[in-house]
Amino acid sequence: MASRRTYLVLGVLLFVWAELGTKGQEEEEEETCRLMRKFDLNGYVDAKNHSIIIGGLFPIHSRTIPENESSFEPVSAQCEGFNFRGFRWMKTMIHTIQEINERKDILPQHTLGYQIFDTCCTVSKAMESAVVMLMGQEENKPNIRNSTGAYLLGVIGSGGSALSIATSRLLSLYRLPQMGYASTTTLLSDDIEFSTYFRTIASDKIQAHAMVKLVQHFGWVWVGTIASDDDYGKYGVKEFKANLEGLNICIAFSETIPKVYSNEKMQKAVNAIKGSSAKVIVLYASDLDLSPFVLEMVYHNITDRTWIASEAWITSALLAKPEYFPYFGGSIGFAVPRSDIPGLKEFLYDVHPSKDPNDVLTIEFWQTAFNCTWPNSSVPYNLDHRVNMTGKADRLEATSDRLCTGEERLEDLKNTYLDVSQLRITNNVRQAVYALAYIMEFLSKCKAGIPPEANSRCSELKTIEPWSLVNTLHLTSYKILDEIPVKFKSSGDITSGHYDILNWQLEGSKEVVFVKVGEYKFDEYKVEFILPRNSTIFWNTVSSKVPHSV
Ligand code: TCR
Repeated sequence: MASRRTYLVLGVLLFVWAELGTKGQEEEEEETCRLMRKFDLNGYVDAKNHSIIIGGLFPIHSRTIPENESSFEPVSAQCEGFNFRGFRWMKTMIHTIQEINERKDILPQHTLGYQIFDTCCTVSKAMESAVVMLMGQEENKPNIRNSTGAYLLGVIGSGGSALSIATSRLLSLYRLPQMGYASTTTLLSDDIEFSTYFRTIASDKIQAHAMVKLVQHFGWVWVGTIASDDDYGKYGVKEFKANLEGLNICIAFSETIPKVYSNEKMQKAVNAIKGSSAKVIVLYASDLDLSPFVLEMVYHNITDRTWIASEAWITSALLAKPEYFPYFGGSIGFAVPRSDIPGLKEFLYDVHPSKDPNDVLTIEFWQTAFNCTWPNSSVPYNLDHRVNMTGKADRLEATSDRLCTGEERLEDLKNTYLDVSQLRITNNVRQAVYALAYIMEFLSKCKAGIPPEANSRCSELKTIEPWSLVNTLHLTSYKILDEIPVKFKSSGDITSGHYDILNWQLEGSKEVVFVKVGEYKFDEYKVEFILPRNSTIFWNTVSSKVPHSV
């Protein structure tokens, strides 16, 4: 225990140092106190009165606000850009925990609580949250049995791969299980480096293979690639290219789009697209990173390209808008299968800022959704410090003059948060919570007829160590009610699953719909690419026929 504590203190120190640069050895102790960062995290915690806690990391905001350069103090960054989809994922975790607490067949002797933080899609925020979880709230020591006596079972998250990689490096020091719901980079399959990382979403190794099959299926031999400048985009494209070897398919160009807006880098990508005769382009990025790129395509009026979408944007409500259809209509790509979650819709609708004046995220949700300011609240409305397309930072703090009345109707909103027709990653969040709960249930349940002393599985909560959870996760499979059992390989990846192949089509000129045109199935032994000849695919070409990219 003592050595684990030392590790955490070391971890915290490394973290502070990484942010601030190292100091002389002799000043170390004193400096550490002075430089200790004050954590300022948004999220939801319900940890009291529960015997088990599950941590959660979700992208409720899309970015941090750039720090004021004149400040040397290690301050925790503020966030902006409310992300309705991340808010729904987070709510789904709470909903699933409540559902498990009500069920009598899983952990009947315990109730689960949670400690959920907003990562703001930023590595440093995700790390701050992981440290706070490990410290067991305020205490400055690793504490999987925290000050309230509850047991930290594991952590759900994070969203993006770069964040999961960072948090996994820290959590795996303590062999704490981490269950990802959206991070797909192939790097995370390394069972030595990320030994306690599991995920309920398939690795990009599988998607890259599926994309190559798609390219082969339509006989395209000349394709371009564009990737976001992060672990997701770069390793996704790398894997795609690796799968092309020996297939007579050539890469026309390979560009990245910057994470932080840079006109120069963006124009490089735009020029590559314009200057190439390749009509088919693989675009590997998350939707939040794609908005500036989409605007560039609109600005340069690039309409006759067919985009092979990576799973992170194929069902993005941010991008699938009729005004972008001339540029991105006909996009084709692989999506996590959709699913229905009983009771989730009602749970999502049960949100109102008047319920709790301290619930700043709900106030911000309401303000952003209804374009109004909640009376007497200090939550800023619609901040945007992003660098815009002209390269200038837009540091206006807009406040809507219209006050919210509280009578606004969620039913009238057409909002990603409330759209339960496309529960894909949302369902992965639910699966992730179940996976952790089941494993605890498995370890703590006594086999009938065997006395507790001789019953290796019949451990008391207080004696279960996180590494036994990790080891057991490799061995068992679990099942949510009637669904197909989920099983993990030693890499932490799921053993089987499938993608839907979706195509962007326009319905009645008003709505972009994701039409399922095929499937890609995989398990430990085989893969199956199914794209029936009679599927109606919309192509964004002059002839409306399959594009030629030769
Ligand atoms: N993997 C991405 C993140 C991501 C995502 C998404 C974000 C995926 N799918 C859907 C928002 C919505 C797939 C990563 O970074 O690994």
